[in-house]
Amino acid sequence: MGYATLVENFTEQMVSKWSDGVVMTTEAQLEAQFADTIEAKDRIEPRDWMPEAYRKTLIRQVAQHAHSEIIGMQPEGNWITRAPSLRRKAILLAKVQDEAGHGLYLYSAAETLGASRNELTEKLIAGKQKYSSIFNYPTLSYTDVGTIGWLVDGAAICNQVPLCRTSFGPYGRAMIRVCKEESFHQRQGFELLMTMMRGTDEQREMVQESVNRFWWPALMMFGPPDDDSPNTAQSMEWGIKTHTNDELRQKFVDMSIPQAEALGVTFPDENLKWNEERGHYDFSTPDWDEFWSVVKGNGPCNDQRIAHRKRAWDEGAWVREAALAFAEQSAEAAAPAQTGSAPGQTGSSPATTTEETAK
Ligand code: FAQ
Repeated sequence: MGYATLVENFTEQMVSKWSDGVVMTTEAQLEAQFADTIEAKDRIEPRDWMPEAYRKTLIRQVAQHAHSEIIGMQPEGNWITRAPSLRRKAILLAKVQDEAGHGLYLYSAAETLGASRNELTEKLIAGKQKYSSIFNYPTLSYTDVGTIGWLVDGAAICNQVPLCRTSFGPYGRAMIRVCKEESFHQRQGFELLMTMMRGTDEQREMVQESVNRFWWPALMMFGPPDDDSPNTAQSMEWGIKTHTNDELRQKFVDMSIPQAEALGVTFPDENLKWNEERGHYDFSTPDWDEFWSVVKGNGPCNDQRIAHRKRAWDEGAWVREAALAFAEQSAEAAAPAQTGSAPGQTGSSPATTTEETAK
C-alpha cells in the first residue's frame, strides 16, 4: 500500500470515529448514558455529563449536609471549656474536630460539582441555604453532649450509611469515612450517658431530662413525612437517596428502643409500642409545625448559630487571604524562572524555595 493510500485510509477511519463521537454527544445520548449508569447503580463522577437538575439537587443536599457538620460544632463546642474531666475534654475536642473534617470533605465534594466553599458559606450566612434543624436547639448541660452523641449521631448514621451508596461518587466516598467516625461518636455518647446512669439519682434525672428534650428533634432530622417531601421521589429516582425520610425515621426508632432499655431511660411518647403486624414500633407523629418553624429560622438558637458562623467567617478572612497569598507565592517559586535559562536551571531549587517560604 502506498503512502497516499495509507494516509487516506487513516483519515477516513478518524473521520468516521470522530463523527461517531459527534453522534454520541447529542443530548439524548448523554441522557441515555446517564440513565444507564443510574439503572446499573454505578457511580456518576464529576467528569461525567449529568442533567443540570441532578447537579443542582446534589449541590443543595451536599451543601446542606456540609453546613450541618460545621454549624453542628457549636452546640457541643459550647461545653469544651467546661468538660467535667480531662478525659471528657479530650474526647469532646476530638469529636468536634471530626465534625469540622466532615464539613471539609463535603465542601470538597460540592466543589467537584462547581460550587466553591466560599460561595456556599456566603449563601448559608445570607440564609439562602439550610442546615439541619437539630442544631437550632440549645445544649443546657454536659449531659447533652452524651445525648447528642447517642441520638443525633445515631440518627446521622442511620441516614448516612445508605448515602455511602449514593449515585454521585465523591459524595458516597466521603460518607464512608464520615460514617466510621460517626459510629465512634455515637458510642462515646452512649458511654457518657451509661456512666451517668450508674451514678446518682440526680445524674439519672439529668439524662432522662436531656433525652426528653432531644427525642423529637432527633426524629425531625430525617426530614418531613414522605407525603410532604418535595424532593424525595426525584432524588430516589436518581439514586441520590436510597430510602425515604419515613423509612429511615422508622429504622431509627426501631434501633433506638433496645438501646434506651439497656440505658434505663424512656422516650417521651406514650404511643411507642411494638406492632407485631408491621414488625416495627409504632410512634406518635412529631410536631411538624415546630419542625417547619425551626427550618424557617424561628428555632430557639437559629439567630445565635448564624451570627456565630458569620463572626467566625469574617474574622477568618485574613487567614484565608494569607493562605491564598502563600499558595500563590509557593506556586511562583516552584515555577521555572523566566530568565532565559534552560528548564530546571533556575537560580534556586524550587523545593528549597518552597520550604523556606513555608518557614
Ligand atoms: N433540617 O424534600 P425534603 C449530622 C428541608 S449531619 C433542615 O425531604 P431532601 C452530623 C430540605 O432541605 C445532619 N431542613 O428534602 C453531626 C428541603 O428544603 P429545600 C445533616 C430540612 O433533601 C452530628 C425541605 O426541607 N445530615 O448530624 C430538614 O430530599 C452531631 C423538604 O425536605 C444531612 O444533611 C432538616 N432536618 O431530604 C454533626 C444528611 N429535613 O432545600 C455534629 C443528608 C428536610 O428544598 C454533631 N441529607 N429539610 O429548600 C439528606 O439525607 C436529606 O437532605 C434530608 C432531607 C433527609 C435531610
